[in-house]
Amino acid sequence: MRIFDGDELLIATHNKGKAREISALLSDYVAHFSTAADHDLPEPEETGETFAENAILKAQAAAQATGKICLSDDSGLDVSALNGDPGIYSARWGGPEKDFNLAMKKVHEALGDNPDRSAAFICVLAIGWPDGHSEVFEGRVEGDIIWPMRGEKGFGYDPVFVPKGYDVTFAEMDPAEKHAISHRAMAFDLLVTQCFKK
Ligand code: ITT
Repeated sequence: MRIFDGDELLIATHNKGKAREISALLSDYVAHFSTAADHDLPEPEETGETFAENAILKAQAAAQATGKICLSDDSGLDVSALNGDPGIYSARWGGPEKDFNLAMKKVHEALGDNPDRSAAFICVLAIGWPDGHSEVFEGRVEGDIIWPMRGEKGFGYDPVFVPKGYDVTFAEMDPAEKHAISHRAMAFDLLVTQCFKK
């Protein structure tokens, strides 16, 4: 396992909701952040067939373009009754406008009256070095899809996801509550324990 020993980390995401969560989760470990927007990076095409392939592809695209150590996040919602959809296509279900009200409605309509509402959020983080090396970490949280959507916080599919053991959606939780249990927080726990010096 390679240790992060830089003092700057480039967060290779174009998703503002993710960038907000990632900088909060890493604030104790990294002195300086920059983002894909700061470096005017193009959004790479996600041609991988797994979360891990896409995460590595995004981290390496940014690392090769800038010469910096880059962290990417590939994530999505895996709905059991939809055979894992929208999965790696979670962002694409929002269409060109990235309209997640539309994406959540598509999930709701695809489920119809199927009694199996179980789902999981998955987050795969990749940290990529400019020499081509990458490390990958995965987090997962189980829950259920509800309808109608509830809550205004968070981003993406948060208003339709109730984590197991709770009766509120991720979008009804304060950020700290979501960070205590989320797929992204679990992947970050692995990243910081294995890859960051205390
Ligand atoms: P980048 O590739 O630039 O990071 P993206 O939005 O295209 O941004 P993904 O390809 O990983 O990222 O798509 C993941 C989608 O899954 C994202 O757009 C959200 O809609 C959804 N998602 C991921 N994590 C989520 C979370 O914590 N809460 C709600 N929705 C989430």
